[in-house]
Amino acid sequence: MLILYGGKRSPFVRRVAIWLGLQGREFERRPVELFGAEFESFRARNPLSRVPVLSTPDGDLIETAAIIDYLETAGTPNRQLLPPPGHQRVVCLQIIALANGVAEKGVAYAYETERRPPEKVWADWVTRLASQIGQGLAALEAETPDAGWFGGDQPDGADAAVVAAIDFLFTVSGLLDPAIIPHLVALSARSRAIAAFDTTRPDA
Ligand SMILES: N[C@@H](CCC(=O)N[C@@H](CS)C(=O)NCC(=O)O)C(=O)O
Repeated sequence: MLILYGGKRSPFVRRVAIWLGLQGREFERRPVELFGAEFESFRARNPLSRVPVLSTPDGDLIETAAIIDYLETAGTPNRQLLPPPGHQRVVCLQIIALANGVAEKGVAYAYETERRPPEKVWADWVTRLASQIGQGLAALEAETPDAGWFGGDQPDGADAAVVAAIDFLFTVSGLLDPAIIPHLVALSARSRAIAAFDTTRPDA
């Protein structure tokens, strides 16, 4: 049995959870108190004490991209969520890279504004992060299909990464203006019709 460690809010953990669900793989979820009791003990699974970690017959795997590579290649998945080598795969991986970058900046923004004592928040850094997130979102918005999925008639890895990033950003107070990213908001709404997305929402 695959075990996915990490809470529902993390966009990286969620990308893996969506991926597992879209591939029809059975797995168990285990939240981790990384900012509490489990910070030290979790080093046994990831020396960096970070999530996601996917516990597999091949060991405890760390780092989203490496976990995704495992899921695309290990065993006999019902389907692969990355196109075969060629132009479509390059395009898909670039969307994933952009979504992942936005998610990384969003996590940095959340740490800065939610975890730091208010008197230690670096305002210029927060402004820079918001600008990077805004630029990344604008680029993603321009690429998002009017209907359907990045993957065409069914969601692929790009949809998993983009929805995970957007839904995470919505959990960060005051960061997103839905009015300027209508296609991304609609994609996130459409995703709720699919269990792999719906059951893994940060607010589910
Ligand atoms: N590049 C890593 C990022 C993982 C990451 O930053 N995870 C966050 C949760 S969203 C975490 O574990 N943070 C705790 C920490 O870094 O101390 C990946 O994609 O696996």
